[in-house]
Amino acid sequence: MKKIALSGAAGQLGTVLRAALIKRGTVLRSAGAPDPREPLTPLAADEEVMHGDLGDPAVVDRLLEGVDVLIHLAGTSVERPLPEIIDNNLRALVEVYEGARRHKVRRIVFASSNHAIGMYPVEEKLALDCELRPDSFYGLSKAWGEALARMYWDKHGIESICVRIGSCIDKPTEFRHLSTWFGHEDLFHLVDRCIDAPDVGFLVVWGVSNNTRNYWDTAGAERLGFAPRQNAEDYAAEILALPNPIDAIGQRYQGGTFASHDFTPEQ
Ligand code: NAI
Ligand code: 15L
Repeated sequence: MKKIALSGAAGQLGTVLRAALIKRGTVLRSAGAPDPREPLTPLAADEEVMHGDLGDPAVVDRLLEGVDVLIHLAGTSVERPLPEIIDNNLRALVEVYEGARRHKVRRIVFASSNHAIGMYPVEEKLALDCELRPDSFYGLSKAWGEALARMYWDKHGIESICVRIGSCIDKPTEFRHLSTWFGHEDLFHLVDRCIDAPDVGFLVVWGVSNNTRNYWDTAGAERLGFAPRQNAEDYAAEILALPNPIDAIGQRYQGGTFASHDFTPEQ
């Protein structure tokens, strides 16, 4: 049985994914927040829990010893001042990949984001090999993370699957989500495939459901055996009856408010 580590286990996605993985019988080591005052309690007899800042190589060593696959969710997950993003999404990511080298971790599933391409207009349908167009320093950090993952495959043979996650929430609640929603059942299915699929090398996939109005062409995900089933369109009637909460500039770009934040209108 593979040993799986999950970082960011106390976060929004980590909380739901951790519970689902344990329910499926995965042997898990879960890393919660950096702050020791927020400890995790094991959900199963064979779950190991820990915490600590992944910018610290000693914490990374505790997370990765004996691990086959790391699901790396930890990081700053929204736009924040640049020093915080550099610490958590750039520096700590290097420590994680260096730790993977030390501990011979075979594969890392990296939580990238749609904000790496958020400056594309909403009318464009994107393939996986599209040019990156980040909408924020946060999105830029995910572009950097994908490039880092590529380098560690090319130079060190560590496999990575970079999942460009859309909006991973229980159910879609606003107009943009009709295109960006990633339902929890599809998330669990994708993570299962990321753990089990053989010989992926370096791969980028969209973390998105089978939405009728998807901005992203999911061709390429078959290589993993990932076939999303949920569709935000099931919620369209209730969403279309609501006002769109996103400002006019944000409505033009796939990244929504991440794109309109600090936008210079007269260019
Ligand atoms: P979250 O903000 O709820 O959880 C992230 C967790 O990482 C937090 O518990 C935080 O304490 C931890 N963390 C941050 N820096 C750390 C460090 N240096 N060392 C150890 N732990 C650290 O984020 P969420 O929503 O659960 O997202 C998980 C991942 O997925 C993030 O990397 C995010 O960028 C990515 N993502 C999430 C999406 C979503 O829809 N929720 C969409 C696109 C990407
Ligand atoms: C993300 O990358 C964020 O982590 C998440 O909080 C959402 O804002 C999501 O993208 C989104 O685009 O809806």
